[in-house]
Amino acid sequence: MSKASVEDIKLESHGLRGQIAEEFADPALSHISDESNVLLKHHGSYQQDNRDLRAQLSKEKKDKAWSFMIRSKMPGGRVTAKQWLIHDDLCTKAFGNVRLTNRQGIQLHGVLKGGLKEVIHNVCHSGLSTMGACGDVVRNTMGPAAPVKDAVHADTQKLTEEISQRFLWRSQAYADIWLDGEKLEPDWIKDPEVNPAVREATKAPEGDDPIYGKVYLPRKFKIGVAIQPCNDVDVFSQDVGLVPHVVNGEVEGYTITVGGGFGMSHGQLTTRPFLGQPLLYAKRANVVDAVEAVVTTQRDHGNRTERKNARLKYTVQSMGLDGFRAEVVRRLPGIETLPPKELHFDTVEDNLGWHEQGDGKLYCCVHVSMGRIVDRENGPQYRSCFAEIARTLDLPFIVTPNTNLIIAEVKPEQKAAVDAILAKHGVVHADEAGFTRARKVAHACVALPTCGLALSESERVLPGFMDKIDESLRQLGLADEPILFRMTGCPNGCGRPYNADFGFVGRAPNKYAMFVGGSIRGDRLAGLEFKSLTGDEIPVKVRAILEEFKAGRNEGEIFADWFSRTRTTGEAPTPEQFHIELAERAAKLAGEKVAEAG
Ligand code: SRM
Ligand code: SF4
Repeated sequence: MSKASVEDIKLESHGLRGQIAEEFADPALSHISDESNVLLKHHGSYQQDNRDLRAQLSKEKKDKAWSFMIRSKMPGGRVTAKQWLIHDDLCTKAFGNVRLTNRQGIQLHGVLKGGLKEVIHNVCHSGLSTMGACGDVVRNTMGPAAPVKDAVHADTQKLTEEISQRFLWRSQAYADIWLDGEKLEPDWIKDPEVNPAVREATKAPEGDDPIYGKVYLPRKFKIGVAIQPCNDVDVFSQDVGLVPHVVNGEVEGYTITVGGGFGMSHGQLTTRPFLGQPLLYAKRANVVDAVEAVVTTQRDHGNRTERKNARLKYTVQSMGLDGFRAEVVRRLPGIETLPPKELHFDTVEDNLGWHEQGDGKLYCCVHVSMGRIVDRENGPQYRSCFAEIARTLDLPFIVTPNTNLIIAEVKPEQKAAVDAILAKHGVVHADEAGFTRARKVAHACVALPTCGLALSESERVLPGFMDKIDESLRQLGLADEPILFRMTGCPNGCGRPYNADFGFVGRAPNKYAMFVGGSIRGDRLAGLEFKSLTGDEIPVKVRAILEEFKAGRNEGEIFADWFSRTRTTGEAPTPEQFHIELAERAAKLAGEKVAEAG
């Protein structure tokens, strides 16, 4: 079959319908076509194959071990106990575990073709949705994880929900394919726990999508909301970042940043990570309209011929920030826009452990290694633990942007019961476990065996690397230092490695590029320090830099500040300087043969 472009596939899909239903209904097909897979992403699922089995199956001349990844989305990571239990139950149709994602979603891997419809149907009946979790649309909107009860947290959560609503794609295809056409408000949809997005999905009109038209966006689009000084959502990595400004205890408006994004390809100089830049300030009542103006500017001006350069970050670069702003403002007639306010963040870390919500109740942020909710044979029984908390205490959860899990709305008298269930399943509070501060926030993307783009291991190896790095941190007296380590199995940047203090980026089996010099505040890009290191070399090289830090730091100086003082110009480098540095360094690599990701 000749390969149609993604743009053509979307254009001819009749509202993202294509042949998805027919191909899933055909038991003779072991897997779906590439065209259907492009469309399926917009429905929140990817076709994958088990890469651990690929070589053996190919040797035996057998078909690949096909299965599907399903991504559920929920603004700000909010999940009720019932929704959690439905996902827990669906694990039996998957690889027996779920993966919390670093955009506050939940992924199931390994669902077989014949079971996908039931899984998506059940996710929707839980009140969550997979609609728009992937694909060329606005993805899950991220928001501050901490369930603090004040006006600003209430407003940011409300905003994530308003954005999710506004940018949901509209077509009857989702309900027809996965919900047997349940369009006329069936009873289950009246449950107040049902996310309004699911409700919309069942009553979407036929015809072109009011925001996305026939061809949707040129590329994925990501939005996150952060409350200063906590940058848990990594606001500068988002296509659109939103930061509230509070006057007399109420949110007056939001500063909007644009053009963040981390995907790049090794050695391809037209691709690179960018941090978002402040665009404008909008009053609260106008914020969603202002975001829509950014989204439609990208829809109309984004690159639709080269997908590698189609993200908003490249549109902002090619139009220039001022040109981009002028176009956004032109799309907001009669709406006042003001210069952006200054932004200051302290950290991207989660506040692990027990805390007060501010309304007499408590929340507990539990460290989940690499976000994988699984019962480990010789380790924490995360899956059974959280299922028991949901079942017996009916407490809601929040998925954090660092793939940890918050148990929320805990009454003081329930605290002991929560602690007892955690302890019973070997899920230890990070402080009691004696983790280094670096370990508490270290994250790796999924990579092998499910990710089709992985060039190396990531989730399965970072804990082992961190064991060795922890040893150095302890020996050097740096166990409590805020240092951000992140890893990915390819340069696409899912684990957000490019603004970490240390980012390890896979380029081939057991080979990683090492980036150094981002910041735990999430507001600076790292530069390429080593082009290619083996897994064994990484802890050694990290240690050498940590030793330099220990010897050369000023009193109280954190790693990020030491690095910018000593390794760069002496002043905190601007993002632009890092882009140049990255490009210069990448230029040196360009002549060399390196593995590449899609
Ligand atoms: Fe990602 C593609 C996993 C957050 C940049 N990402 C993928 C796919 C779907 C692989 C594929 O296209 O076949 C991965 C599925 C692996 C698997 O088996 O589960 C995948 N990305 C993830 C997750 C699960 C990683 C994690 O550790 O949690 C995250 C899911 C978030 C969610 O719930 O939506 C995830 N991905 C990110 C982030 C971080 C973020 O959004 O905050 C980034 C960098 C920010 C950005 O978008 O620029 C990211 N993913 C990418 C890219 C590169 C995009 C680009 O502009 O070039 C790809 C590849 C692509 O789109 O072509 C990709
Ligand atoms: Fe896969 Fe690469 Fe994303 Fe890791 S960074 S999940 S290897 S696409």
